[in-house]
Amino acid sequence: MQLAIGNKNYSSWSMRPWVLMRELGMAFEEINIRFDSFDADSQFKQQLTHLGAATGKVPLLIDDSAKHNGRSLLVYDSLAITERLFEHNARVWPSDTAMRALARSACAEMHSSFGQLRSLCPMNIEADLADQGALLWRDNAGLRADVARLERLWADLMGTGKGPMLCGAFSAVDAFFAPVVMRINSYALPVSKTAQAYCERVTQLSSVQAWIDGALAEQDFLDFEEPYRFKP
Ligand SMILES: N[C@@H](CCC(=O)N[C@@H](CS)C(=O)NCC(=O)O)C(=O)O
Repeated sequence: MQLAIGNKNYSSWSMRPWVLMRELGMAFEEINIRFDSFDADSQFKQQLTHLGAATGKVPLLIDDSAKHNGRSLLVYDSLAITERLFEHNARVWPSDTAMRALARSACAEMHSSFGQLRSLCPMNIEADLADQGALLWRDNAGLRADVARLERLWADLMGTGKGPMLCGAFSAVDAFFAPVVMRINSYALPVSKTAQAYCERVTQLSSVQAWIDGALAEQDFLDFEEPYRFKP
């Protein structure tokens, strides 16, 4: 199995399946596709085209256990990749079926919502954006509403699943929220004690630590991914 991913410092969508596979001990080869730009003629797009990726986006799972059109099965979009991984490893989702439904709902919500948090606070693991975070928090009711929703969701899941992670043991739902935790850390967003404790547990996961180490080692700063640091 191979997983194509973007820059570890910036690519929140890539982080999700990478952390999931790594934390569950699933063997895979990583294909790094640097974000030079997202223009049609960028190296990024050309490398993805070479792999056969129709969407031109990462993450992309190349699953050699099945064939499609004479080549390894290509699975794109983090939700679909997660479901494909579940077919290889039952621990991707919680074993309890009701808990599994709640975990899937939370992942779908992460995938389709939290727009203000995602657009105002793009993932940037290396940066200390606490000052910027304080301004964003002061000026954006939508950001505060997203974080309030996040805290309610997390508290509800942890109350039902009895911890230590969102739905009991580590599962895809924690991998989906790992980039959100990275944002809370970088922008020092004020969250409840319960949410902060969960953020610390996620940050300490060995898979997350390995991703952070990779992000810090990159030292590859891209102005189109840096709305704050590179502003005059
Ligand atoms: N919904 C997709 C989003 C994937 C996505 O937008 N990935 C970004 C990198 S984090 C990308 O490849 N962007 C390239 C582009 O927008 O052209 C998923 O869940 O995998």
